Amino acid sequence: MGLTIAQKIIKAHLLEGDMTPGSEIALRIDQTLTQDATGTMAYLEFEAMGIPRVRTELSVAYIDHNTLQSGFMNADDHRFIQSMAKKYGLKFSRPGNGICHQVHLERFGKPGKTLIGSDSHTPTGGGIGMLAMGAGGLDVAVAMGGGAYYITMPRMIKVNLTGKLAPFVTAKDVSLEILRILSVKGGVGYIIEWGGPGIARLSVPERATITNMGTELGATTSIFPSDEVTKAFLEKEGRGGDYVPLASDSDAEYDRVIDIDLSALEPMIACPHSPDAVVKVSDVAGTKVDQVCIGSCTNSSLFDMMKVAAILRDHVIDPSVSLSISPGSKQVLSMLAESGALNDILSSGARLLECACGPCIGMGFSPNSGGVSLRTFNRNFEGRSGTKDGKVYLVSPETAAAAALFGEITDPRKLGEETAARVLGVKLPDEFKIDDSAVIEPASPEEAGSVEILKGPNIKDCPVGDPLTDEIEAEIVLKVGDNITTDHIMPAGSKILPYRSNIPHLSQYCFEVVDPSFPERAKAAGTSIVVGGENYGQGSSREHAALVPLYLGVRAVVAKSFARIHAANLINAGIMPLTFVDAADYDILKQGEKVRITGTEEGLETGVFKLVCGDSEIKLKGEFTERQKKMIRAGGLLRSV
Ligand code: MIC
Ligand code: SF4
Repeated sequence: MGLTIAQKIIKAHLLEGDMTPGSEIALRIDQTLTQDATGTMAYLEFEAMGIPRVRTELSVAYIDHNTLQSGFMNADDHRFIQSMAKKYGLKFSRPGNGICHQVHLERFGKPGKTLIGSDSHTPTGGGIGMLAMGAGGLDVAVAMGGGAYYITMPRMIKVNLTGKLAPFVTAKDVSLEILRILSVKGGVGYIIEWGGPGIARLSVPERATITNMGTELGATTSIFPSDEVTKAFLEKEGRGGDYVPLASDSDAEYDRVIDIDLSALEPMIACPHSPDAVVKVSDVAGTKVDQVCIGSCTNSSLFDMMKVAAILRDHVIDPSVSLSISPGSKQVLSMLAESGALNDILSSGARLLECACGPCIGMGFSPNSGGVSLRTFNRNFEGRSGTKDGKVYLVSPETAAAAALFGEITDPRKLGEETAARVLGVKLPDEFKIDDSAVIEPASPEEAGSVEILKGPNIKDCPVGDPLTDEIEAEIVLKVGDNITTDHIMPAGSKILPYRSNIPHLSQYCFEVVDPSFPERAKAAGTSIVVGGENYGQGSSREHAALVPLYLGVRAVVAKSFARIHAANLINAGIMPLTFVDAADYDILKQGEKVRITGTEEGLETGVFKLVCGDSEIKLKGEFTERQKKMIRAGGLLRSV
């Protein structure tokens, strides 16, 4: 039987296990990336491992999330990460150089290589034919030290693209369409391979928009072939030598095949508060818009920005709309400036933000009370924008620009033929502007010994779990529904993010969006469990969504199902992710009840755990590999090593 692209890369990197879907495999990791909001913790963990220098082919530390320096905390963390990169052999991408995924695609991604990043949108690299996955900080630290990355061998979905996108219909609309089809949990346990004749006209950054948002499907990753389009992109980046062709075998088998006819696609929009609440833009046209944000790791390439400039040129935005533009990288910004297109954007009344995540993670530019914000981003979870009652919609850059001009949600096709011709006429330069001056090289191995690690007062100890006891007596301190995100568990935003290396401080905000009294109640309970519905922990890779509950006494999470990265983070922290054998038992458990999980040692062996709640005994499933059992018994990965 032939192999898919992902199976070929997995086969070439397989260290342990066999490639049967559902079983655990260990992969050799070629490249890692970190960003600053998860990086401080990842580097503290790496430091604790006592390894003298990173052992990957390439590791890059980016600063792109916590760039708003209102106080010493973020600046201290940047200095800490910079000193770690210098000492331990990583490249350091300075604040302002751009969003990790965009810069990595431009300057470092290589087809056929494996990449893990402490950020859930690392699959952006799939646009260039990498097997790129998001992971918790601790898993990235282990990979930096030369250790394997463990995943469950995924099943394969193939999406076949045929036809050609109509004017004003874009790669983002393809992302939204697949979310409409599959939902935010439809990709769990799968790798999504994109192919078919329709991909030939999609550039690498457009492909990256699609693989980026594969994260919102819950997929392990998404990947495109490496072909002539990939080669042309690498050549423009002055990296033609990094090109290798990659395609699936003609007899490769997929568990599911989905066909999308690009010609039939219309502009799409995800409504509040979930990336899969997708309808046609025309269905909600006319809704008044207060704010428009263009950027993020999903839609901040030069092509995206040039199209926006072509739409805004010679126009002024609606007086009631506030428009922000954040180019994805310094490369994008400087080429935008040189071409004159930046001026077209600014003259329209837009505000230029840093080349960083910015509003996407609530790092400034929050909408007004109850405000409607149209964003070219990938997530619109409740409260994530920093305004609790803000209503965030996810759209393409074209739909965003149209809304900025008209002051209401507008089908961009209404912009007319002349504008369509301008957009279609956008030409990218033959060569991209290469300037890596904001990437700082590490010290040589000889000099590394004398590099001092700079830690600010905001860095506090990381909580470590306790060894497993045979019986866990706990209170159900919180019961939640389906699709709880890590933004619910551990919110971000400009006020909280600076404390990513200070778990005690962060703990005050745990589950704030769902139930602000959670931290107090968890502390009072001592030992607790959380009960959840389907797809618990979807969204980001932040291990803080496991470490903070651990700090507050949570010892197990019982849910109908879990998102991949969060389940791994819970186990790394020594918290058991358990699922219901009979999902109907979810209804029996009530918040505030005292329960017992008995015979945990036997449970680890049989994969079935017993939870006693009043007169009821509920069966829970927890099938762990030997490696995971070791972590759970020890109280987490750090303790087990
Ligand atoms: C996100 O988009 O939610 C983040 C912020 O990039 C996170 C990482 C984090 O929480 O620091 C992610 O996607 O993993
Ligand atoms: Fe940054 Fe937003 Fe992308 Fe996360 S999703 S990496 S916050 S731009």
